[in-house]
Amino acid sequence: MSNRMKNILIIGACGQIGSELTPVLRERYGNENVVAADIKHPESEKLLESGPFESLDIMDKPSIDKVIEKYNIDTIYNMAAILSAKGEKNPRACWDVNIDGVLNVLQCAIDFDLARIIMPSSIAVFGPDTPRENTPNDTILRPTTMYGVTKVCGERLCDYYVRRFGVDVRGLRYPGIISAETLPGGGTTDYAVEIFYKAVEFGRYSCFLREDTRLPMMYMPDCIEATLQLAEADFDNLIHHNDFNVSAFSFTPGELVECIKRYMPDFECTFEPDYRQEIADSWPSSIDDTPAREEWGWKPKWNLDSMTKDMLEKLSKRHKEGRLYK
Ligand code: NAD
Ligand code: AKB
Repeated sequence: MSNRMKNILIIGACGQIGSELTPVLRERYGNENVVAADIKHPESEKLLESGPFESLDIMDKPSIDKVIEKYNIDTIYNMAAILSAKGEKNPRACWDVNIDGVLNVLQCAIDFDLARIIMPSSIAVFGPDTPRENTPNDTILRPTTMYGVTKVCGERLCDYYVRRFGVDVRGLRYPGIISAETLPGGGTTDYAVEIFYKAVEFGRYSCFLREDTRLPMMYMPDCIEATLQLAEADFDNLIHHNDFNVSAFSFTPGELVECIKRYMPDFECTFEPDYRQEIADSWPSSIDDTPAREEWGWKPKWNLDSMTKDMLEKLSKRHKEGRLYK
């Protein structure tokens, strides 16, 4: 990594990914050099106590400018977004945060000559016209959700800033992320996290997707690893910039239930699909991530079984201690 990359701002630091990325970046680059920011107040004291926190609305560019100046920021990880399910409930807010917010960050890169921006995308860029299995990196992008529309626009905007202004901005298309620290923020893949909390708490779960809905997923440690690996990759080796497919494993709710039952034989699950089924049906079932593997050496470590075992161990421990939801 370049020596300039010392002060980091994470916008959306209180979210599912930001809340786990922040401590890892603080560990790596020093607590005082990593500023967490979000429109909402952190639920975790750890985030507040371990380093600087700023209240920030990504749509308010002057307040981003102030934070950049105050902390001498030269790298931004933009984790602020409205995800797919929330986005269908409020498409305008989804557009505003995911597009105006992205544009503000890109403009900051120019105004402050920032060293690097990390801008996540999603498998939501794909739509029903895209090949569903082993979806290639470079393929048809015709999403049918507002979230997907904003993610395609975001990728194109970021690539435009690379080519037109020489901004170093990179991003990967995360699949559904599974984690035990912070609950997901309103997506279609959220069931794959909720199911573990309900399994541990009640021994049963009602899933909002059909039993046979296969989607690409990834465990949080791999998500953080992929993010850091791309962030630290040599820019000259990148052919793609803001649209890297990254894959770990795929499963259906039915297969996840079977896997949980290996560790909790009495676990029960029912299936009551809601409006999120249509979103899931428009997404790939598995992902080909050859460019990520070739351009920056991506390789996942976790699979369905190791992830399930780890999630159940972590959440069962917290449940026993009376702090499942902390
Ligand atoms: P999340 O919903 O858990 O967190 C988003 C955070 O952004 C929240 O803390 C929220 O308060 C904050 N935020 C919302 N509006 C804001 C605003 N106006 N100003 C400042 N902060 C604001 O999301 P996440 O799951 O952590 O996702 C992070 C990134 O990864 C997003 O770009 C998302 O699209 C992408 N992604 C996530 C997943 C996943 O499964 N978690 C999958 C694919 C892509
Ligand atoms: C969602 O379900 O909206 C996210 C995503 C795959 O982008 N988890």
